Amino acid sequence: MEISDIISVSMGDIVEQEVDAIVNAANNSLLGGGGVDGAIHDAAGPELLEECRKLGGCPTGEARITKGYLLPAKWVIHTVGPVWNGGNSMEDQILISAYSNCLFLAEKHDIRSIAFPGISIGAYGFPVDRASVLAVRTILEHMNRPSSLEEIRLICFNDEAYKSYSYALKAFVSEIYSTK
Ligand code: AR6
Repeated sequence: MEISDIISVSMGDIVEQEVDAIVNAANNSLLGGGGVDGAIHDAAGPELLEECRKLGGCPTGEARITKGYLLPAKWVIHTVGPVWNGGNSMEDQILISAYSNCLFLAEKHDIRSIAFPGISIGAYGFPVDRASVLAVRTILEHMNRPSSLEEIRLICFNDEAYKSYSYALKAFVSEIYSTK
């Protein structure tokens, strides 16, 4: 399968995605919040919070998995992105780890399809253009190895994010094809 058949960027609401797993841009407590985190907890129902309580939080850059409860997705992979602090506090490396750890955890559960939101680009203030390049590059590099994943969706909630992630994907994919 070509990489351009595996990864896509689209506008949408992550809670509606019919995939094996959706990714939550959570905080260290894993006990819910605003943004995409709030939307996922609202749509999944209170059992999600109950399971999250048992996890005892999640360090920044790592990932944890729960069931999806009332969501169409069977699983929720919770990760905690970096809070943007000017760019010299390991923000790039932490964002890369967040995406990588989600992908490894998905493979551990034999997950075939996954949808990501723009981790850290909302309340956590990571510049969208920079985040989109890191997200796309991390996913493409990861998919150079054998994987259970056959479909990876990047779900954008506004035009700015959509333009940025689409541009990054197009640029990396054309670079891959031009060097083949
Ligand atoms: N579907 C897809 N994307 C969404 C949705 C949705 N339903 N809702 C928002 N977004 P944010 P962060 C987009 O702030 O920056 C929470 O309170 C949103 O427009 O949700 O990682 C957590 O508990 C933005 O582009 O996540 C943490 O405390 C992107 O998702 C903190 O926010 C991420 O925005 C995490 O901040």
